Amino acid sequence: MQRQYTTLFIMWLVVTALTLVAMWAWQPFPTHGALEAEVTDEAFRALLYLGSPVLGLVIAVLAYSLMNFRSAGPTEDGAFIEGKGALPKVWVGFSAALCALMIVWPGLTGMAELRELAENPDMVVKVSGARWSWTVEYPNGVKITGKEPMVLPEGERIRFDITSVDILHAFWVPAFRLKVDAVPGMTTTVTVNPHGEGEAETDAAYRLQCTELCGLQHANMAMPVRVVSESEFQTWLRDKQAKAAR
Ligand SMILES: [Cu+2]
Repeated sequence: MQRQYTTLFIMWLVVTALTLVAMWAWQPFPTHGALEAEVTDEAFRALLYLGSPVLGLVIAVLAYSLMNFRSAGPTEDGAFIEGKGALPKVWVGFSAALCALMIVWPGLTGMAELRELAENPDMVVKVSGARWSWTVEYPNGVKITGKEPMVLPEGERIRFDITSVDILHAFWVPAFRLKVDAVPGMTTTVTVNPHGEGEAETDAAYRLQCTELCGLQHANMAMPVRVVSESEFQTWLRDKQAKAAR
């Protein structure tokens, strides 16, 4: 019995170590296009690390059982096992503590970081969803819609005031990570600090994609996004305004 536990323990350590290395090396994230992406990616990575010992235990017990307790043919069911002694208490206590830890970190700490990043925006942009396109309005009245790119300045703090004219849609730019519903009759907000330049032509993470199933053309309800330097943005906005006035 003792030897079984020792073997199982070693297998658990090995699988957990291999999983941790794999989780550390794995890069599943799209382009990092905003300061907010750091917070969400860190939280995702922390959950991968915390889940590794759990995955390690399941794989180790499964593999050990397959190797050592393989049935030679149909047999009767084994005796009913009931949790007794310290093990179930330790397991429940440890799992509860792990859940409580995750609520605080990266949960509450990450939310606090995002809230701090949303204070005092430099610019407010209005976004409205409709079956099946987005309309974006800048502070100077410039409006863009359809497949025309939404241009944003890098290094500025932008608050998006989001609504919908018909049914539920949802605002999501993969490079920025954050997502919020577009609800008719309501204004929801999301604040983003774009970090680094990027554009939809070369990177699919730069698109304003609807993520609330809204009908036949839902998948195509995407507006290209282009993040440019502050000066380039101002030039673009002025040109747009001049063209609209003509
Ligand atoms: Cu949709």
